[in-house]
Amino acid sequence: MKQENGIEYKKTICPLDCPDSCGIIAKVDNGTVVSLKGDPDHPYTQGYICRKMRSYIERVYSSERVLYPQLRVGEKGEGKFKRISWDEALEIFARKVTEVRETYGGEAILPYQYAGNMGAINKNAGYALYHKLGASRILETICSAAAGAGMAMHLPDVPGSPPEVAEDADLIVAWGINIKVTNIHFWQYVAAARKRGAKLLVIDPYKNDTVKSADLYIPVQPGGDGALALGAIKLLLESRLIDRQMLEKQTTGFDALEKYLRATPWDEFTRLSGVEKSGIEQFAQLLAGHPKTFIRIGIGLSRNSRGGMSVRSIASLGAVLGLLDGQDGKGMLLSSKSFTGDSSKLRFPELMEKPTRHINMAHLGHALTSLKPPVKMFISYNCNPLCVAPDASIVRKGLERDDLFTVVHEQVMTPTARYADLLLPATTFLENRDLYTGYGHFQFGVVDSVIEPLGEAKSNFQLFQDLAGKLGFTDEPFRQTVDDRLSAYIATIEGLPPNFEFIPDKPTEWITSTRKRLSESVIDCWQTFFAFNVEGDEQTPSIPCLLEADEFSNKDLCSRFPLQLITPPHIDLLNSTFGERYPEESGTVLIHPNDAEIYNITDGCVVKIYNHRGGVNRVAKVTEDTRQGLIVAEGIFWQTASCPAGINDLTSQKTTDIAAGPTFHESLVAITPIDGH
Ligand SMILES: Nc1nc2c(c(=O)[nH]1)N[C@H]1C(S)=C(S)[C@@H](COP(=O)(O)OP(=O)(O)OC[C@H]3O[C@@H](n4cnc5c(=O)[nH]c(N)nc54)[C@H](O)[C@@H]3O)O[C@H]1N2
Ligand SMILES: Nc1nc2c(c(=O)[nH]1)N[C@H]1C(S)=C(S)[C@@H](COP(=O)(O)OP(=O)(O)OC[C@H]3O[C@@H](n4cnc5c(=O)[nH]c(N)nc54)[C@H](O)[C@@H]3O)O[C@H]1N2
Ligand code: SF4
Ligand SMILES: [Mo]
Repeated sequence: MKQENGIEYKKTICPLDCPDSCGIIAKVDNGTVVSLKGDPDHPYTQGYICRKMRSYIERVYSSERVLYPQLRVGEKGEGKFKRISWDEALEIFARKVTEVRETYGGEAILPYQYAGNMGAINKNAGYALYHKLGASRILETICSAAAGAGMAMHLPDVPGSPPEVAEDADLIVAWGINIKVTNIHFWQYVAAARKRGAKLLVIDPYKNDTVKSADLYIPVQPGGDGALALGAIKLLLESRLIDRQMLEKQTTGFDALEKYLRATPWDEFTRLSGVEKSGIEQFAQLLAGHPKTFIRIGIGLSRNSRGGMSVRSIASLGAVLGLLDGQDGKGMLLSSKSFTGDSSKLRFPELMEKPTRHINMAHLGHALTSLKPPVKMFISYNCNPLCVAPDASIVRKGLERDDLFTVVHEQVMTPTARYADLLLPATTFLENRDLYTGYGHFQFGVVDSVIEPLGEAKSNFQLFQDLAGKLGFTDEPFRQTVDDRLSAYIATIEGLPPNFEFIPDKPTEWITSTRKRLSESVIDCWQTFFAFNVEGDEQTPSIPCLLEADEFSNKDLCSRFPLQLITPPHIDLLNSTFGERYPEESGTVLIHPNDAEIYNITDGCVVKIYNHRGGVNRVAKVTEDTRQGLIVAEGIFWQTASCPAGINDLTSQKTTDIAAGPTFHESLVAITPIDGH
């Protein structure tokens, strides 16, 4: 695009798994990116990006970058490889795929990918070939399965409220979301609303960065949100603070919930939420006194055994408060769902001869060690499973298997990449063309690559097209260019303005979705009723109700491992991405002074955190930011040479109440100092 004295400024979009999906301007000097800045024209990003991405070019040109295909020469995990050519690499890849398929069948191939790059083309690039091969299929549960399913049970196919609606709210509730860390551009609306006198309330088990800037704080127990939300509805009921006429118009099935809430004693709500009755009372009164309330719901609160129910209950509270009708300053946002497209145009399930087995991402450890018939080939791209999947010591055991052939397509030498038999170099987003939409806002864009691929790196798309070619597949998807695939997909997208025209080879302007839940669209397009009482089954109650925790209420485990552990995001990491910036660092753990005293821990000392699944070392931070009984480990730091375990060695393969998501925030642990301070 713009060019000045040989320097070009090119528009691009942050590919990371972050709700903000920022518009970026890359400054390019003779084919080298020299800076990345926020695009001032992007309606949501408004000219700034986070510090992780301002320094992303360090990663692009880092010595950690994988730039050539390589074959393992050392032990698995040792990270010793020799360089080979792409021809050889594709030959080996294709031969292995064929061998495994012929000997064990397609399902012995386990693909694993997630969200290193959120571009529609590159995120989904492997599916066509995997379907053609009849590989096992992964259930993509690792992030938001429970939250999404919980919301969809009561409010199907409706986009979230646009974040800018919060600007007109009088009360903003950040419920299980650390806005200052993981959704930084939402803060502009918080700041604007507060200028007018609005209040920010945060509901979180610990005092994260957002709590520190908030007006009000409710320290809920991990997993206690359902009880808090339902307790608030009970109080509104008992205090006759519910607008029955509105409920009649906008919702169905409230009777069943009302009956249940009236019949359930108060001490159940307080015990399960960890909030006293007076606290729930104040919360409900606050909500009732602020008709213009905006609830920003995080996904983090759903990563426990009651997570789906928590989201169901919070959504129900929103409906009881009348936050669904799209009026000014009222809203509820979990995920924007701003554009919906036909994913079969990206994934081509029709290439599958017959439906193959599903494997839950949260059960990777099990899949690699004990699944029958066994997995013989493991292929990972866009993902760092050894760091991000739960119960990592079992995952590691699986990756160590001599009879497992592992292919990893990566940008940098991650802990997973070290276990590859065949390691392939991946481009970064600056080297790819792709389409991006955000899940925290309503913008869309297609952007070109900014620079040529470094070394011999290939995009995910190119890798799978080349491999399909090597295997002799000629089905249409394998003959497509990026623009062919984009054109076909874009034609199915709902939310694009009627005058939108996709021109191959050209970047688009920033496009705002028309799928917005504002007052007129609620009436005109969705006419949605919120259903409190839905079809349930044995495992899924039909109305939101109280649930006991799983691991946290296991008496045996509580007696052996008395501390609760949650593992929320770190400001300078994006899940495990950027781990290469912290070699030999394993992160900190927040511990309350009372626990520090009990366990003989001083601020700054190295501690071992352990349970029946594994152990990991971290540096203790003694602080009242957490409560007694709860320790908090921010960030998925990479395993190091001195500590080959990571934080997920402590988390379990148990899954959430609905949609089988992982339970990253529900581990019982013990702690002990290890360096004698
Ligand atoms: N800097 C940074 N940004 C990120 C990420 C990152 O790793 N680092 N990760 C990205 C990804 S993949 C995602 S999915 C999003 C994550 O975003 P979300 O999961 O939507 O939200 P987080 O901001 O991670 O919120 C986690 C907060 O939830 C709290 N929490 C944990 N359990 C509970 C609970 O039971 N109840 C309540 N009320 N709160 C609870 C944690 O203490 C933490 O403060 O962020 C994205 N953005
Ligand atoms: N304990 C604990 N564990 C968690 C979480 C938690 O809160 N606590 N959060 C969970 C959540 S919400 C999520 S979404 C998952 C995320 O898990 P992942 O999707 O694995 O995310 P990242 O850790 O960011 O790793 C992405 C990897 O993809 C690579 N990559 C980036 N772009 C490309 C590309 O174009 N091609 C290829 N081939 N590779 C690329 C990056 O270099 C990086 O190593 O982690 C989950 N794990
Ligand atoms: S990580 Fe999030 S805040 Fe940072 S640039 Fe990317 S989209 Fe924006
Ligand atoms: Mo995520």
